[in-house]
Amino acid sequence: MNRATVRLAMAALGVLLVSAAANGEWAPGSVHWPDDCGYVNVREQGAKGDGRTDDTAAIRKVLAEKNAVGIYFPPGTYLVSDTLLCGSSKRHFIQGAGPDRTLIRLKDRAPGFGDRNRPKAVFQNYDQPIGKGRNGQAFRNSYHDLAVEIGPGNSGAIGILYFNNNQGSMMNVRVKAAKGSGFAGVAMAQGWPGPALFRHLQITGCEYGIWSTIHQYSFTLEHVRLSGQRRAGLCNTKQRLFVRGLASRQASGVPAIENGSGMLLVIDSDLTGSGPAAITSKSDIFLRNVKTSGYKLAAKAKSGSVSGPHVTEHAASVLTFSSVAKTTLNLPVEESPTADWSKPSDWVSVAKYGAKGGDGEDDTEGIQRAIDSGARVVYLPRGFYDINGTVRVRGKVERLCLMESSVATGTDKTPGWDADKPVFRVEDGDSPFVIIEKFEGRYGTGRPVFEQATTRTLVLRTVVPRGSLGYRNVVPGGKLFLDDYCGGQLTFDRMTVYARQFNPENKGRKIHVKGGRFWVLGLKTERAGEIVRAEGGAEVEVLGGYIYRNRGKTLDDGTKPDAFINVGSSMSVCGIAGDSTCNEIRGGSTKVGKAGSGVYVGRP
Ligand SMILES: [Ca+2]
Repeated sequence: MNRATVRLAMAALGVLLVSAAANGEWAPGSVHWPDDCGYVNVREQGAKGDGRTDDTAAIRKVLAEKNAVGIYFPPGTYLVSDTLLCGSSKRHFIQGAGPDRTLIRLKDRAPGFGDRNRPKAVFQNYDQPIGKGRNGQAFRNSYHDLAVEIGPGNSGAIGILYFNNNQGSMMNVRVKAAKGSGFAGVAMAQGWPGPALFRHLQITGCEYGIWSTIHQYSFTLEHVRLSGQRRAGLCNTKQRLFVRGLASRQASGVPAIENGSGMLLVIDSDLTGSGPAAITSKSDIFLRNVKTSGYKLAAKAKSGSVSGPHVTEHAASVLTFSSVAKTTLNLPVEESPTADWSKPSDWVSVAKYGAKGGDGEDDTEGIQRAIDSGARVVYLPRGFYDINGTVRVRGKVERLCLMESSVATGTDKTPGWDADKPVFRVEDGDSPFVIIEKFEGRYGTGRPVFEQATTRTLVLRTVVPRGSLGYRNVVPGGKLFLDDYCGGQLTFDRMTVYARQFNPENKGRKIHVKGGRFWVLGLKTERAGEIVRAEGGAEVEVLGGYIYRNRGKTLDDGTKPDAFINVGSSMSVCGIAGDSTCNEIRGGSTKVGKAGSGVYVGRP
């Protein structure tokens, strides 16, 4: 092929990848992770990854590190024979080179993994036994881009016993068990896990694909594939689960979901098997656009039987103050953008342009020069950075990856200090979208962290900005994706916003939607204050939430605001655990009710 042909072929491939991503099916098989990104490389610490050597001791030594740590598993098969336990319950970032290339394999008949009544994990990031623990501070743990395989004869094995709080995710991960082996692919079974986002998670085999037993603090699942489980695809006793894009393929007599008393919301899913019902639940459930095949019923829930094979919408109850159709808004959903960044030549480090972590010197200029270099991907080797000015995200950059760094943004003693100056300002540029991901702001930072000054798409993924103001837009009409985001109050002025695993915890109003559209799957909040206020003809859809009113039920002025406020706009709220009070203000009158475990719908 000549150069033009190669370019054409690459362009065609790009189109293919983008269109495949649009239906949520695409996740990268091959991930580039630069050598100098500041993660600890397990190969450099004695792990062989050759599929023959037992790497347990070498990997455990790396994981035992008590401080926050990013751990990289280069391509290879890492054979292990015991639990890989993290040394601290928080800020452990487990990164592979893609689930096709990084495999952690539990030996056949490994000692201690043979008893299904005493499950034992391959990966575990909280040292408490199953059913024990009282932790709400396990921030940010993640497993990205790897696979775990459970060898034969390990019927008590759990692939990943997952634990986190506030912000954390499992993305692009596969767990596979040999025939008859494995208790659960992924488990959330220590007190108290979540909220977190599981996306592009694929589990084959085991008794349960996902096994969840604790009630706090909710989980959001998107594009999860469960197949060949022996008892149930997903077994949940108490947790609040918000699920979109579940594909379940089960043998005869195995349900897709066996749910206990937890809140369950399932949308846009496809459940194939046979037996009495695809979903069984002891509590009320919300279903929308769920296709089932082979089961006698789509669901058997507390609120009654739901016949299939295709459920357009099912809710236990409907709260509405008008005579409009009593179904949810069903807003069109867009997938969060992603692309192929597996080519090392796309990546540029800010170190090359003078930014340096940990030296206390301002890094604004170095980061800016890296962005203006024309690279598609700019990364900050993991460290402590100071951004005292404003980084302008523009030009060709598509992905700004901070490698789980910590970012300080100056104080009122910093020269040139301006409390209104943003840390990152996203401007017009060549790429239709920009992703800023993987970092945490320091406590006490006083400036707005993200300012969107463009109508092109911005994605904020796996971040905890921690500014006085996490985000604002100064140009209306843009698009924003929040994927696994924990931060303070947000205002969206005539924007289109899609949020997954969104956890604002500030006291007072959390989300203010001034016109435009706001769609959220998995909203978890804390403390007193309005959760969402919609006005200006906005369209708001809340699909699953845990509205946790802790740390005082009233604001400082003694008021106790309702959760969802609809001012002359369109709003639907469903799958809410905790405070579900809805307040509709229309034509000068105010009506109040509770959506409970059902649905609230209000539109003009
Ligand atoms: Ca620095």
